[in-house]
Amino acid sequence: KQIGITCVAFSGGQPKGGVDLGPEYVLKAGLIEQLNEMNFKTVLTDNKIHDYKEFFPKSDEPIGIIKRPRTVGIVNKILADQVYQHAKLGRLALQIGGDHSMAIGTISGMARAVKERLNQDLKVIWIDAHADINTPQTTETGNLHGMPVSYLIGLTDEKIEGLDWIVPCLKPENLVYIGLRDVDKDEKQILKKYKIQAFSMHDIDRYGIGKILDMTIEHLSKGPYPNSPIHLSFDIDALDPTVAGSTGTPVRGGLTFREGHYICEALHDTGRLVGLDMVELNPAIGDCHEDTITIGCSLIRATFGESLL
Ligand code: DIR
Ligand code: MN
Ligand code: MN
Ligand code: MN
Repeated sequence: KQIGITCVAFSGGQPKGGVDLGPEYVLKAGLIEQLNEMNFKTVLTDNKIHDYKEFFPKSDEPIGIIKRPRTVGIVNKILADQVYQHAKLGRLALQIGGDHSMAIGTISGMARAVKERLNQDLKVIWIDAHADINTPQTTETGNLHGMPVSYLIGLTDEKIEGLDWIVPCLKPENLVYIGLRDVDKDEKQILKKYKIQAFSMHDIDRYGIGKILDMTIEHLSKGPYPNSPIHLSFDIDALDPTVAGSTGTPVRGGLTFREGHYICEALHDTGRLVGLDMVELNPAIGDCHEDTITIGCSLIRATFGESLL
């Protein structure tokens, strides 16, 4: 089996430098060799780390409160095509970030390929401390890494320059969140209104991670295609900051090392996984970037089926 790897050295969806270094550090830690050791053939998009800078607009003034909309827009448009090209050849698609605004591109590209190949809707598991479902109307920060899900679902009609190419590709019933603990007030309303399945840290405490994954897979097995493809979008800030602290918006009370890995292992066991984003690794933050990068690599291997026994 082949894995198409796209390295997204991009930080424009949020204000902190360093998250663009994530891919470089993950490759330096030996991820490709590790995946080859697991008998995957790996194809690195254009055989390089992409910073997409040659595509950045000369100026990108905020539109209302929204920061860098044209830059985030064009990067994601290109990224969507890169992911689509791998997926249409039947490769698994791994995207290493980079800030979470990049999920606009990764999920758009993957959903397009799944539609074309199987005529099915893509399902998504979003692992995060945050819901990333603000709209241009609800966002308090203007940072697009807090908004990708609203664009993927299509919660706003307002056409913002640079982001106007995005075609909604994710139905609310095809999305499950795990790990939430810092959700804005308006985001809570959106989750309720669209009846989105969301498991907070409280739910994990109550049921345990095993039962949470059972309920997640069950939810994503409703409808006409119970075995339809699943994309995993993993924000490393879902983990507790004591486990993986090198990230831009850490929130205490997160997933343990094993809970994070269990999610990846259980998803691999479904045989339905087609894409993985590993995002918000910021080696410039904190004094634990080696641990954070090592854990990022090991979550990726777990998702692709590294066995414990
Ligand atoms: C906050 C923080 N909800 C926002 N979001 C994220 O900016 O919209 N932090 N994604 O990682
Ligand atoms: Mn987050
Ligand atoms: Mn917050
Ligand atoms: Mn996120």
